[in-house]
Amino acid sequence: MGKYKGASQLLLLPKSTIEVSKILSYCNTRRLAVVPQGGNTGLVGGSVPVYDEVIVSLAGMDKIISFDKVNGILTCEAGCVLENLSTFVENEGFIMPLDLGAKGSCHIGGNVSTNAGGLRFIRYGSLHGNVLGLEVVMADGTILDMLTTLRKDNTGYDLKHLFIGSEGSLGVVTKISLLTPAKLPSNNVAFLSCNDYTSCQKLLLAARRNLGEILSAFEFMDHHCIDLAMRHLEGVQNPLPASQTKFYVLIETTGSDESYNKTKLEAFLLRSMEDGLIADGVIAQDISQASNFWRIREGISEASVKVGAVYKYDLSIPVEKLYDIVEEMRCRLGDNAEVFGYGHLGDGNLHLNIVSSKYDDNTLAQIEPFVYEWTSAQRGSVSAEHGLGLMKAEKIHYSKSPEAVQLMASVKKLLDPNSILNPYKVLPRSVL
Ligand code: FAD
Ligand code: 2HG
Ligand code: ZN
Repeated sequence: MGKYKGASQLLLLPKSTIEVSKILSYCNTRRLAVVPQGGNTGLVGGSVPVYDEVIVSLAGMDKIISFDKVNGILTCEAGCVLENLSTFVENEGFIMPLDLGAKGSCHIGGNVSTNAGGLRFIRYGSLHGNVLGLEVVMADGTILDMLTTLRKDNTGYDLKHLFIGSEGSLGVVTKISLLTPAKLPSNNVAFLSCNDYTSCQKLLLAARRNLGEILSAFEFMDHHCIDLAMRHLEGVQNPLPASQTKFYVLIETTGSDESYNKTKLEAFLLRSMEDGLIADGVIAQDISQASNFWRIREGISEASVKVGAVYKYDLSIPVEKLYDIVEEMRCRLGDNAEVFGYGHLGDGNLHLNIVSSKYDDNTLAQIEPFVYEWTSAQRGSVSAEHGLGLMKAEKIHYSKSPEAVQLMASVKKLLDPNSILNPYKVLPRSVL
């Protein structure tokens, strides 16, 4: 986004856990601040040095350690690129439990450290459920071996969860073991248009009820997003060029029986059309059409950056209210900015992207703190899946109670008493 710039003079590329341990031990005794960095695709400035912190990149630790073909358990180093892992496990008949637009660059260690959600969350849930074990190097260089591959292990506190989503503020993740679901042979993708937001909500409920176990994605975008994608993404085609509707939904189904799944999806779409929930729609007839549908949805983030300065908000909001904030923002900003609403509707996760010609304080003052206050009033979350990073460290109180923030600060002080790990990120300065 060109929004965050640091001035680090040193980037280290360790090749092993021992090297990470030596780096942290050295930095800790000399009180040198460290920024762990994965693929650098994060959207909240978490991997960017604020001043002159030492960058510890995990890019040199990209080996697959083992794959258990019976249970689908992958063990690998933190610097493996998500897409490479996907290709590897797919060749073994499995898939990664997460998928996101940044897959070509983001690392699995970065995914774990941000607790990334993404496009398969509705089906396979959070990394808190899919990560089985971690190896983590703590601030003083201690190597914490929690790299189990067991499905069940209730021996005391499950410490790995502290590091999942802690954005490099509690330790450096060096190895991961992960449960990968079986790759199922039948996959269908439909691109649909809806006349209003209420229809999108009703369609989600209907999809849950009628598609049940085969539903594997339910993504939504407004017509501003489609226009944006058509203007700025190369080689994509509008699947519904004649449609005049305001909302679009991408539904994916995945299952084990091709004809059963296709029949089920077609019957569901027909019924939803008869019920007036869908205005128009098309099912991808081949892989290239399906990729075109996905490219539109996954490319919105990339396209938005091509227009100008983007203010990005990643909100969890009860589904009934989720689009209200998009409309309110449009009213507030008028012609000063373009407002885009899209996201993982099946997970109650809105991506609100506001684009103006440049970053400026007046536009920001029209957006914040309103967007955070509004979300907090709905008891939503100001970070559904991207984390807090630098952007939202001072905003945590909109979604967490003072007592919870205080406890987080105590954990941080216990694990990183010299505050060398990713300073200025995640927690507000006032509690540290
Ligand atoms: P980085 O950006 O390098 O780092 C992110 C944070 O994790 C930083 O705080 C960093 O210090 C820390 N970190 C990284 N590696 C380690 C490690 N090994 N140990 C400890 N700390 C570490 N996010 C979603 O949740 N869902 C999406 O659908 C999604 N789609 C995206 C689409 C695009 C086009 C882009 C650009 C981003 C998207 N993101 C999404 C955000 C981003 O890709 C994720 O947050 C991703 O998990 C970050 O991984 P990374 O390796 O790039 O981490
Ligand atoms: C997505 O779902 C990503 O496309 C990115 O989480 C969202 O850029 C954004 O705001
Ligand atoms: Zn997302």
